[in-house]
Amino acid sequence: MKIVDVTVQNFRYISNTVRDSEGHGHPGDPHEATNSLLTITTDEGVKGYCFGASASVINSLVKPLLIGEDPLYRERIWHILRERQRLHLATLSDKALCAVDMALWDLAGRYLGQPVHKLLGAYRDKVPAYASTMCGDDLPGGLATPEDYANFAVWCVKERGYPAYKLHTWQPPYPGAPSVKRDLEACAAVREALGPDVDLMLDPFHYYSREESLALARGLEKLDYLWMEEPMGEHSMSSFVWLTEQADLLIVGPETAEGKHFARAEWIKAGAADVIRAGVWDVGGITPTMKIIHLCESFNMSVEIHGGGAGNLHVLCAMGIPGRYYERGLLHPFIDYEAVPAWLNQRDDPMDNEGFVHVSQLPGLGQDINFDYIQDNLV
Ligand code: LLH
Ligand code: MG
Repeated sequence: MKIVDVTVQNFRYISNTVRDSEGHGHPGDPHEATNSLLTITTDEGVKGYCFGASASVINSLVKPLLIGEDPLYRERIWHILRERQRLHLATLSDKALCAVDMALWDLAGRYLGQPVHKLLGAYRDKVPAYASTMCGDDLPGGLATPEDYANFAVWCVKERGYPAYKLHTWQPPYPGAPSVKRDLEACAAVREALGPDVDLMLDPFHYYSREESLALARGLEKLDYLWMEEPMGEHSMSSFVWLTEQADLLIVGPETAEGKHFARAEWIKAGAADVIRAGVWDVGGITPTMKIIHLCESFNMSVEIHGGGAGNLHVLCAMGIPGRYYERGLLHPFIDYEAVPAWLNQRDDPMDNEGFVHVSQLPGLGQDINFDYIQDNLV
């Protein structure tokens, strides 16, 4: 089987999320936005898909490398793309690698009639989810006060059935942000509202100092939080060694630092985190995420998967070591997360009332794509 075509189609949809000046998402008025669908086509007519690729990068850099390759040689293709990154770092990102890798896994699953988690070696078909909030804001009744976080936590856990809750607190450009004191007030309000038995986590402002990060950790230890992630820029690994050595709280990372499985290996060696973090979009796809999981398993370390979506869910269902939770979000009181995206016929992370997200048993990534919608809304 050979790859004969690689295309990206951009299409319109109505979004109710806006980005602040620092790039964090918040609820906003409905407006037109674009998404994209990467399609890899073979001479046997089998196709693989992934949403979220950039047309210019795929057309200029990726397509010429993929044409003629056997799509089942995922490892080989991933290494070809990784080597090509060296001279094209600015354009050929790990996100681009991820989109190609996910489309190839999707293609293999469609070809073989199996969902991706079973191709990876399945361990389970459902994973408990935590409710992961958007970053703090100044919207009345939104996520503007500690009480807002507490009220939303009560809804998420007691009404919707999430077994755990993670706060993303306030960051610039919001007035008064960042603030260790206010972050801890929000964390305390949530603990107070939910009682002692619910797993709680914090992802605060990402550029606190060492002392501020340790103060946060000490506060969270008193509130019996499960973990904290990325309170400092992750390029300073020594700062995370400093924090992890002193904190009793679990420190999770790296999330956004570049470096794929190589960076995670260095963090393990240095003792820079208690629990490793990886997400398919951060490290270049399902293929390198599985390398990280097996690396961590070899050190008896847990991995917490960053972000949701089909790729991360299949990976979580193929992990033989604790990947405790699926990150479902980002959630906000004003956003209906259960709404089906216009480009799908059903959500790819359905959650039952006990808080378990069930992986699709359809072939490939199992996404039920609404091709008619995409065709009708091409840019
Ligand atoms: O800064 C943000 O907008 C969030 O932290 C975002 O990156 C989110 O994906 C995250 O960190 N989740 O854990
Ligand atoms: Mg995070």
